[in-house]
Amino acid sequence: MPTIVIPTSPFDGQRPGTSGLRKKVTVFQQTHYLENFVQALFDVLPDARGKTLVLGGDGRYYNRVAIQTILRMAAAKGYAQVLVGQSGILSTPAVSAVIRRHGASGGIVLSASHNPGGPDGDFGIKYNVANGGPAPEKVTEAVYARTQQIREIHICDSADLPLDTLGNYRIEGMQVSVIDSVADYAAVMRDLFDFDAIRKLLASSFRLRFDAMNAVGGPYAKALIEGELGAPVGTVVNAVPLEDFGGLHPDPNPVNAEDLIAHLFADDAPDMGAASDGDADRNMVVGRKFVVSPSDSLAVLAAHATLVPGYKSGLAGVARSMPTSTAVDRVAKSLGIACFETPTGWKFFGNLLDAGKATLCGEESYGTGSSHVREKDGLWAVLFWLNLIAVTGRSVESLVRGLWATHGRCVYSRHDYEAIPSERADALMRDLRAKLPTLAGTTVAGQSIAMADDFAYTDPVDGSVSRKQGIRIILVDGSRVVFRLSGTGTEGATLRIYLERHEPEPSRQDLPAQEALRPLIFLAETVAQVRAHTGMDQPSVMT
Ligand code: G16
Repeated sequence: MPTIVIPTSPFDGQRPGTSGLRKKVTVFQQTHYLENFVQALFDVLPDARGKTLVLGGDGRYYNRVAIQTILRMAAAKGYAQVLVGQSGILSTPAVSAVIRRHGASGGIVLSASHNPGGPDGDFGIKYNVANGGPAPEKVTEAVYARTQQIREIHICDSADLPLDTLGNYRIEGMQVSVIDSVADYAAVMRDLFDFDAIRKLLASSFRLRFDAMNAVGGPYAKALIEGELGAPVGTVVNAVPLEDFGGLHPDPNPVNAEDLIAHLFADDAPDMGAASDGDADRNMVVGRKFVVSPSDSLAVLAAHATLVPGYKSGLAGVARSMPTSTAVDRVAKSLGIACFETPTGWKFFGNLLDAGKATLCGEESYGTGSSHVREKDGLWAVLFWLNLIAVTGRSVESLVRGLWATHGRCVYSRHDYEAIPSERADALMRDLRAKLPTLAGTTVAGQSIAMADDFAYTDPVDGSVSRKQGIRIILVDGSRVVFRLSGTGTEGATLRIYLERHEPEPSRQDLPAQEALRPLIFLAETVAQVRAHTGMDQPSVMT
């Protein structure tokens, strides 16, 4: 089984986005497309002799094919060992946990996250570094540069391995260990949470519905929530990872997880609902007839963190992405801890977590996590909520209303305009950028603008600067409208408009978000001419 060298030539467009390289499955199926990207990555990484690589994915269509190819290429690169999840399955947070617990030099995650799967769906690949987190921009940019010069693929000419069976195999000098997909991750959870308290809660009349959306969260939630924590069988639904997610769009928000929302709004609703996404790093938490916004979820976890064993000595600080609401900032201020504002993308939290500057992180895009791994973590967030409910005796709604009572409510919504022709989206952003210098101090659509800029971030740990991370229009009363183009879509461009307004007055906190935010929606349209640019009358998705 010697290494063979296959000539190749570059593909355009292999630049990783917000979270790795995501494309249609059909794009990845082109001859050498996957191999080119993996070779570019291996060319950029240092010598692999003596090193361990972690490999796994969310089980979507093409996962199995890609894993066998990458194993053969890892052997050619000279890795001593690859730890691969059984049947090729590892959730994104599990990859992070395995890298950290086994001292691996990095890991490859095969996932397009919350994007739909199947032969006509999306596929993706992402590299995580030795701290368990997504590769920083300097690595992803170096990989991209290499994809533009690639000429050769190095691969072992070996047979497929039986990845459904735990055990050790060899490809040339490399050992392939097929590991239990859940064990390392479960051990991390056991160290953080009060499993006895959660077990008691789940043995009481409290009812949970966890929707794994036919994606990779299923085996983890089954093993922990129904297995170890004793919830009744059937608590976790859509629990078997399917290659096409059973046709679901595995993005846990009220629009795509509509079945969960319907259950939680029924007369016999369970006490809590939760969902995770394709690769199980996102989460949505729902109370009985009560939807929790991701930004509020982060703020609630931060406010009560010391009630959870893993965080009992307090938080070093918190961090949120710029478009995420300022609810957690208010909690941080009251706790006397730092709150960092980063660009969108989990990779920006890595340095803060490594340096011990932040303990909890979160994003408006249904991502929450902590220093236990270097990825956001869907099931972790659900266990955190269960632990809080168990020790406070309060409901999901009561915990969120407690946050609003103390800090006011950050009314929040995100409007997505999907699949816009890229040139139209670029024109919208370009026109908006051109207006930025003139906006501060003016009144537009009846709103007084205090500040308008294009968010730039200087990493407080390594000093690296990331520019053009989203256009912010901040009003005199602190309300905000933020415009960004998504870095995770695979069809045209997706414009995201984030809207936030602080409501301190309890009697007005129950106004529906779209109503409370109407003046900001009008401002967004007026200032950016969204309809004219996109040709769309309304957003494709509002969450
Ligand atoms: C990824 C990133 C997140 C980001 C999200 C949305 O999540 O890891 O940090 O918030 O995409 O990014 P965008 O607005 O650019 O589409 P995931 O769950 O897709 O890996």
